[in-house]
Amino acid sequence: MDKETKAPDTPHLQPHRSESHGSEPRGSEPRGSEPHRSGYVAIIGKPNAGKSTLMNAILGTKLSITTRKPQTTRHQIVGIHSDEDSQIIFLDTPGVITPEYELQKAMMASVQRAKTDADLILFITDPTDSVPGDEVIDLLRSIQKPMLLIINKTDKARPEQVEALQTFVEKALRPKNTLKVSALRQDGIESLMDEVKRHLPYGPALYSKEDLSEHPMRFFVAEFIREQIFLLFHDEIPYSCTVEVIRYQEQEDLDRISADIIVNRKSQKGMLIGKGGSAIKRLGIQSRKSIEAFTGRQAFLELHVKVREKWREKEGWVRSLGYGE
Ligand SMILES: Nc1nc2c(ncn2[C@@H]2O[C@H](COP(=O)(O)OP(=O)(O)OP(=O)(O)O)[C@@H](O)[C@H]2O)c(=O)[nH]1
Ligand SMILES: [Mg+2]
Repeated sequence: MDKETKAPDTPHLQPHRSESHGSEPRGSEPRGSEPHRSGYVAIIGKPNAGKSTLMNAILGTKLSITTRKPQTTRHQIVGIHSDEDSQIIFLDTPGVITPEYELQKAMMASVQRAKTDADLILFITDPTDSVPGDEVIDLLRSIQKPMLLIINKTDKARPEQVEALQTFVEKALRPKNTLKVSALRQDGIESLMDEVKRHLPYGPALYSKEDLSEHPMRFFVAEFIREQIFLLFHDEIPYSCTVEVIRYQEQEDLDRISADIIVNRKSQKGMLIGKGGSAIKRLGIQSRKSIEAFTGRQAFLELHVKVREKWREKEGWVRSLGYGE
């Protein structure tokens, strides 16, 4: 398994918020030897800027799904980085957009929640894209928290693109500092982490130091299936689907998983299934492989397609399908 898809040796993914692992109150200068820092860091930016790729690069494991298509991430994804003298809880978020339907409203609610929870904001930008629009700048201006500007994709951006973006954002938002990285190539991550730590309050670990996230395994399974839908289907299909894991049963030799793919319109069901079931078969194989790469265990995966007319537009459905929680 390569680094991108390597499942952590001992994945601690279940909720496991510990009471406190130290005696110092958060924020105060510690007495004694090793000062320990902890805090929440929200990763915010336009769709496709590389937020999820950055979080995965920091954690050294693929926790958050990433694709070339914008609006891949729909939830706030928690990724915990612990070392001897710090614990940093990263919050990956959906890309900032002006929402048009209920699902997008729920996505933006999770950005708002992350910005409220955060001690520090990483504003991640793509110099090869147009400069951030008013909806992004206004949202960041409304946050009264320290902010670092992260210029991503330095492996493919031209120096003049980087400079133009840096000048524009530094003038608009006055970040504490600007760092240049390539999340994809994992360049600049160490300096970024040093800078992040410097801006976090002193305090004890908030989770067990072995924890990597707080979402249950079935959440990740649904995300990996959704990622494959983004990769294998085109046009409106990825944006019309969601995935619900109906059964996740760990057996001794393999995990038995049953999931529903929910589509927005009846006509989309046929597209997902494909001629003679070919499309859903391919989706099943690809999804199973990525789930197995994450868990390090064999899986048996069963997929069914269900129609929920206009679920994306209906608040009740959007909520009951797990968005905006
Ligand atoms: N060349 C290059 N591509 C990158 C880099 N970081 C991310 N990408 C690519 O940019 C695309 C989007 O990456 P994501 O991490 O999914 O972006 P995101 O900001 O999480 O996107 P949303 O969840 O849709 O808002 C993917 O194809 C990544 O491989 C980078 O440093 N260099
Ligand atoms: Mg993302």
